[in-house]
Amino acid sequence: MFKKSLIAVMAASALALTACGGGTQAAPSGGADKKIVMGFAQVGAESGWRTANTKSVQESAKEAGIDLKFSDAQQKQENQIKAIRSYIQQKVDVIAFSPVVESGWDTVLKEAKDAKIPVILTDRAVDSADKSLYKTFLGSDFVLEGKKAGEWLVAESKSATDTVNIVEIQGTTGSAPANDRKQGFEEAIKADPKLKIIASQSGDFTRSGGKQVMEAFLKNNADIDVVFAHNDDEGLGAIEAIEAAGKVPGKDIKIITIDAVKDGMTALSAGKINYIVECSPLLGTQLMDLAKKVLAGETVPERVVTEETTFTQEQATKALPTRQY
Ligand code: GZL
Repeated sequence: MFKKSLIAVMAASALALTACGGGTQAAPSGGADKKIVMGFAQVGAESGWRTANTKSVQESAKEAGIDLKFSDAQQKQENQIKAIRSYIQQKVDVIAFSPVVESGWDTVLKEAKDAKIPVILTDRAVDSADKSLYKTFLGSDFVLEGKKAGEWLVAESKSATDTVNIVEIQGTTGSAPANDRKQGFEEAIKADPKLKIIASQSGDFTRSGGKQVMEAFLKNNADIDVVFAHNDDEGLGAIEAIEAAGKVPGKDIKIITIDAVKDGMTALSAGKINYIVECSPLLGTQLMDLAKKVLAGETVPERVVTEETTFTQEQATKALPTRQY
């Protein structure tokens, strides 16, 4: 009797264990089917470029099967730092962000490193001396972008006999694109002493900022020949100010911008902007690939630079119908 009942009890227990193990067992943590969780701290939504960049990151995460936690810092560094700290507390697998300015990141990046969470810089760079604080940088060569803008103006001004007065609407103060585009542009225009930057101020990469700065430039400078705006949105704001002052943008005052988003390309095609240097916001696919490689322990390049071109008015008219953003 005793033997039979013992066997019956053992069989029943084995059945119970199997049922429990089969029906409710969670997938093993860290197993092959575990989704990667990425924390992304975005700059904000200040420009057409940023909107396109956010769309690219969100869509690419979905396509890559990566669980994306996303935050918008409204262009404030303290908000980005808060978001990164929150991702560290949530123990995400990888952190990616576009630093709104170059400086002030070492402390929070060290916290991520101590928490063994890899960081990928996308779009903008940091000035940290310690390169071990992040795995790689994915984005444009902003110095080259500024150089391309300056070289176009040098070629365009060959036949000019008088001084060419340039006003510069800079991007966000302290940001890598603003610092580097300024540097590249200034280096390029050294080739022609007639080219003079007579005023330079930040429009914070926004359309309203570009308009306000251009209004001030027009008020304080009687003879402006060229506007160099660090992005399309500032250039579009400058167009509003120039037209309100009764002048013809693209003719009375030439305009050079950087990005090549749809609104900028439309103004270029219409002759209100004269030249645009492309800066691609479509970084999402490359970012997700880099994240997977980093988490798989693969070696990734220290820097991944995006392919970009430039547009004249004629080229914009041809390109517009097939532009993705
Ligand atoms: C450049 C990016 C800049 C764009 C602006 O990669 O950081 O920020 O040029 C955007 O349009 O606001």
